[in-house]
This record gives sequence, C-alpha cells and structure tokens, in this order.
Amino acid sequence: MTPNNNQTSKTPKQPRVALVFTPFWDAPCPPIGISYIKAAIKDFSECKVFDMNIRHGGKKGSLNPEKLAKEAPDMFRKDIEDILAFNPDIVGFSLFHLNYQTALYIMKMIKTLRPEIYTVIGGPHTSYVYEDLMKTFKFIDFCIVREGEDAFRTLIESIKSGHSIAHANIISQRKSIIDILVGSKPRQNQLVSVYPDFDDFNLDTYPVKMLPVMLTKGCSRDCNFCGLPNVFGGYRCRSPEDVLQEIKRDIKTYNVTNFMFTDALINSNITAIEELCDLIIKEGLDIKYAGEAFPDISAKLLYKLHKSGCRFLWISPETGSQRLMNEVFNKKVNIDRARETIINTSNIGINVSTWLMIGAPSETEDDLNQTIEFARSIKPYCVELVFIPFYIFIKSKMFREYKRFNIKELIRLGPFDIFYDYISESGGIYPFQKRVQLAEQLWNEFNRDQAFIFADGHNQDNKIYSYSTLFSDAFKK
Ligand code: B12
Ligand code: SF4
Repeated sequence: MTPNNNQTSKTPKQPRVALVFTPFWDAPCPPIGISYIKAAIKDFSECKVFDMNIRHGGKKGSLNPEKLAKEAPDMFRKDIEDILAFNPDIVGFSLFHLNYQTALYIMKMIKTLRPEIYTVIGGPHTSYVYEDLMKTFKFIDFCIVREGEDAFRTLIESIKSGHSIAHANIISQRKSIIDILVGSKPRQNQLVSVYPDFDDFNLDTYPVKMLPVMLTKGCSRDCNFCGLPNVFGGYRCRSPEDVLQEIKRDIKTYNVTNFMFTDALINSNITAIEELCDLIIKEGLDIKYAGEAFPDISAKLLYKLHKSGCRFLWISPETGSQRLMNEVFNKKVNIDRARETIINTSNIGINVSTWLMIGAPSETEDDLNQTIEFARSIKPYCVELVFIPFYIFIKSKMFREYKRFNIKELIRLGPFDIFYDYISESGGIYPFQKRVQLAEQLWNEFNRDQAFIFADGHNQDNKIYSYSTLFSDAFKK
C-alpha cells in the first residue's frame, strides 16, 4: 500500500478508510448504507464516517449544477480539509440521485490534492449508472455496485496486498491492482448479523432522533416502472429475532426510541413482520417507528403494527386507475383495497403518506381523473399526498422493454440521471415539464403549507419540502 505523503514517521497497520455522505438529501436520520459498510470493515481498518449532508442542513441548500460549480469551492472547503485531516488511504462515497453531483465534486478535489488516495463509489446511484460514471470520471478508482459489504472488504484486501481478488461487484479503473473481476458473491441472510455502526453520528443534530433499521433487503415485487428488482434483486428477509436484538442494541447504545424501517415494503413478508411486532410487544419496548407498506394490510397486522409502535406509513398505490395499474404498472394493487387500507390505517392511529404518479405512458384524461378522484377520497385520511411526475426509471422493465409500452423514444433528463422523459405512441402527458406542472398544481391543491417536493431547494416563499416534520408529529402520538 502506498503511504500517504504526510505520514512521515509511522505507517498505520490498518488502512484508514473515510466513508462520506454528501449533501443535499432530505435525511431525517443517519444513512444506513455506509453504516453497514463501516460495520463490515471496522475489524480490519480505521474507519470514520463523515455525514456532510447533515452538516450542511440536509436539503436546505440544494444546488443546481451551475450554482454548484460557483459555490462549491467555499462551501465544501472545510469538509475536504476534515476528510484529508483524517489522513485516509481510501475514501468511499455513497451516491444517491440527490447527492451524486456534490460527491463527484468532492472526490475530484480530493484526487487533485492527494492523488495517492484511492477513491471508491458505491450506493444506489452507482449501481444504476456506473457505466457512465466510470467512463467519464477518471478520478474514480473503483466502483462497487449493489450491496457493498463483501465487495468493499475484498477491495480493501486487494489494495492492502496488491493482489487481485475476484468479486463481481467491483469495477476498477486501477487495472494494475485488480484486472479480472468475476464470480458473484452476494451477501446472504446470515444467522448472526453484523449490525450497522452509527458511532460516528451525533444523533442530536438530525431533524428527528431516529435510527434506520431493516427487516428485508431488495424487493419481493416486480413493478414495471421500478429499477430496483433488476438492479438490487435478491430479496431476503432477516430473522425477526435478530431485528429485535438490533433494535434493543440501538435503544441501549444510542439511546434512541424512534426508528425508520428502510425496507422497500415493511409488509412484504407478513409472517416475519407479524412476528417482529409480537416480539416488540412481548418485550414491552416503548418505541415508535415508520416504514413503507404495500397497500393491502389486514386488520390483524394493522392492529399489531400500531400496538408495537408504528405511527407512520407510506402507502402508495401510485395511481387511482385500475387499468393503468394492471396494464402498465404491474404493482398488483387493487385500488378499492388500497383505499380501504389507507382509511383503516389512519383510523387505527397510524399517519399515512400516499404518493401518486402523474402522466404514465398511455395515461388518458380518464385515468388522470380517476387518480384525482382517488386522492379526494383518501385526503381526510392522509397527512400528505405527494404527486410525482411520471418518469421512466433507468434499468426498469419499462426502460429495457420500452417498445412493449408503446414508447417511441426515451429522453434522458440529465447526463447521469436515472430519470427519462418519453415520447409515447399512445398518449401520456408530454413533455416532462408539463407533468411537473400538473403534479405541482395537484400538490398545491391537496397539501398543507409545504413547498412542492420537486422544488429545487427553497421555493419563492422560502419554504422547503421536508418529511422530517411528519415523523416528529407522528411520533408524539
Ligand atoms: C426508504 C427509502 C426511501 C424513503 C426515505 C429515504 C431517506 N431519505 O432516508 C422515502 C420514501 C422518503 C424515499 C424517497 C425517495 N426515494 Co427512496 N428509497 C428508499 C429505499 C426503499 C431504502 C433505502 C435504504 O435505506 N436501503 C437500505 C441500505 C442498506 O441500502 P443502501 O443505502 O443502498 O446501501 C447499500 C449499497 O447501496 C451499498 N453502498 C451504499 N453506500 C455505499 C458506499 C460505499 C463506499 C460502498 C462501497 C457501498 C455502498 O452498500 C450498502 C449496504 O449493502 C430505497 C430502495 C432500497 N431498497 O434500497 C429507495 C431508493 C433509495 N429511493 C430512490 C428514489 C429515486 C427516491 C426518490 C427520489 C423518489 C422520488 N420519485 O421522488 C425520493 C427522494 C425523497 C427525498 N427527498 O429524500 C431510489 C434511488 C435511486 C438513486 N439513483 O439514487 C431507490 C434506490 C429506489 C429505487 N427506485 O431504486 N425513499
Ligand atoms: S416500486 Fe416498490 S414495490 Fe414495486 S418493485 Fe419497486 S420497490 Fe418494489
């Protein structure tokens, strides 16, 4: 391993790894992804997590690329100094749609100032667009796609030893170290889990004192508009007992009683979630938690969820049109059942946020009216109704097989974006900006005093969208 320039007298026995989460992300609590990565490598590295996002106030300062180029040097100088002061051998970045631009800027600066440091990218945005990122940015040494625990360990071993170790999730521009990367080694549901490590976060600085936790990984469904099944795949469910132990650890170690389940769907495995609720109730844990649920929840499960502390659920059928649901979305939701679920959930005392998509391919005025009608029928039962302009998500079934959905052409919204506009042979609302306007109009009609979720940073009234307040309100009850 090449020693750092300013390590004059001693070379550390362990590689020093900085894990960085950059702005601007509307994060109510610490990120779980890099916390898992830290847990996976801390036995053989000196690892420190830098949550720059919270330091810069989450989404508050959201920047477009032009503003970023102008303001970044001053804005991020101190962050870069802090990362370099840690004297890392490797710096890993967690890339999401909302923060990849700042990550690229900071990585480039680090590489310019200290070329010997290895730069690594991981996270969902990496997994979706790594081909473009690796082709374009030579300052990225390694890219880790999908789950990073095993792959990042392997990479550190390789860097340490200077030998190539094959792993299907690692992509390299440093061919001298790793040239052939083959063989898949997905992380399996293990009996003894490694719990995420939150030691480097000051939990009192987050909008809600809350920790993320998860029961399942990947998604059990296969919606046509979603990239997740194709990219992350490998749906697994942890043992409810293991999740309970992690929650108890969090209560004891971090003095936290609020949790956010980061599962794609908290109720994808009914037996497991019921068992977890039973365990929480039996242990008498006084916790409150939030999550995302498939829009079909039985009365029995709702009762258990509420009794065990669930106070907030995203429940999103995506549309009010059964035709769109069946022919285009394939989320396999019955709209009437979804309405009933939302009403029952609210009535039992769990806050509901529902997200609906506007302007899917082939969407007619009649479909749109059904979605608006659906929204009206559930409005009294939702703490917010979010209208999302429809886009084609990279690597989704709709993206890969677009002709099957009567789409003539896909138009990328930005160079490294995951979202595409489309030109359809059979209707839909075009172009994308029109869908944004429509979504904003509906948002303003239906919502409380919050800026539209798609507004870039502050809107003209200096308001900003933040779902953090939804949690703090929900957890009071
Ligand atoms: C919970 C969730 C939400 C919640 C809360 C998110 C939050 N801000 O905390 C809500 C519902 C609000 C939400 C909203 C949105 N979300 Co969301 N969400 C998720 C979900 C279901 C879980 C995320 C999670 O915590 N996963 C568990 C952790 C362990 O996984 P992970 O972070 O990916 O980390 C692993 C790997 O990525 C990798 N890794 C991560 N970082 C690093 C770093 C290094 C160095 C290495 C080596 C590896 C590595 O290893 C980790 C461990 O295995 C994911 C889907 C999913 N199942 O992952 C989507 C997901 C993150 N969301 C996504 C999107 C697009 C959105 C929205 C923009 C949707 C929209 N249309 O508006 C909004 C953004 C809203 C906002 N302002 O934040 C996309 C992101 C795609 C991208 N390119 O970034 C995802 C991946 C879903 C998808 N469709 O594929 N989301
Ligand atoms: S949209 Fe949600 S339920 Fe459908 S595949 Fe994606 S993560 Fe799963």
